[in-house]
Amino acid sequence: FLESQGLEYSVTIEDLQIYHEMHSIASDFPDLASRVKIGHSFENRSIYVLKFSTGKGRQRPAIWLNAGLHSREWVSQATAIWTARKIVSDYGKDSAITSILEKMDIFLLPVANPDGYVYTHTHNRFWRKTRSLNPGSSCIGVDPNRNWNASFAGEGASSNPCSEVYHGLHAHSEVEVKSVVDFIQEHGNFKCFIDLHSYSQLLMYPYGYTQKKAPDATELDKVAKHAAKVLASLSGTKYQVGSTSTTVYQASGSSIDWAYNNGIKYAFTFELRDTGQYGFLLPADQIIPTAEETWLGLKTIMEHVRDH
Ligand code: ING
Ligand code: ZN
Repeated sequence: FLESQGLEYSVTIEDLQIYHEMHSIASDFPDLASRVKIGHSFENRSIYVLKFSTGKGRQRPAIWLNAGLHSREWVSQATAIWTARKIVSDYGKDSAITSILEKMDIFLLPVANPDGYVYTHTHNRFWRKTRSLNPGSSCIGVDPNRNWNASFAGEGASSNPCSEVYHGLHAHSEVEVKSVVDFIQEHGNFKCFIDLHSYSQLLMYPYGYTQKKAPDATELDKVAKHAAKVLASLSGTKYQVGSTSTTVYQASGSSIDWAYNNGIKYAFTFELRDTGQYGFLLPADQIIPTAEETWLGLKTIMEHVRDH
């Protein structure tokens, strides 16, 4: 429809409220939050992270909060931006987030796949992948959660560009993935990587690419179970906990497996609300309740990282 109206470029990412809110948070709290451009998307949209830091000068140990890798999972981007506002408003008031930020920096990426996110607003609400062109195919996009260098192109990913789980031509072929990889490697001191998706109410840890247990599986399971319990304490939302491959399905090339294999021990994926009644079309009145309960789970994990 939009194309037929000649309006296909009418929604730039800057038109989206979530980009305005990132800018507002950074300008409202200049001593605590800053906006960092880590790269640009295939269609040349800026990729911004919000950096929350109370320390000056050093590469403090850091936490990466990722959201929106899959564009149609709208409650994940929404939860991320709510979380950003929560961090700046609770710092100095809530002892947990205050003490976390005394020791560590938090980097939050609310829209990891901006082209897909715009496309879900303009053309297809259920678009999952990036919007990159695949040479020799008329199908568009790569699954950005199969494109990381962790058993790339293994079990649970497809070599068919038309598939929703197409892994791409090579690891980190997607500029959106490469931008995160380069930033994290250049920084060199990340301790925790959390990726927000929806839906299914799951809290998972590596591995996805194999049924084998990760060396730290016992500790990660304990942390995740504790986080799920604290999350449920707010309004009773039940999460299932386990490794990706044993909880959903085998999936190679995922973000948290890459993080884990690159020395970031505390690597988790949340699958937020719901369990399928509304799925990706979660009603608006569930957005803030989802963000509020997720925040309790995130804080529980971050407190564990702080103390270990
Ligand atoms: N689910 C995830 C997916 O990428 C997942 C499941 C999580 C796979 C972590 C691998 C690692 O398929 C959704 N809904 O995207
Ligand atoms: Zn997803």
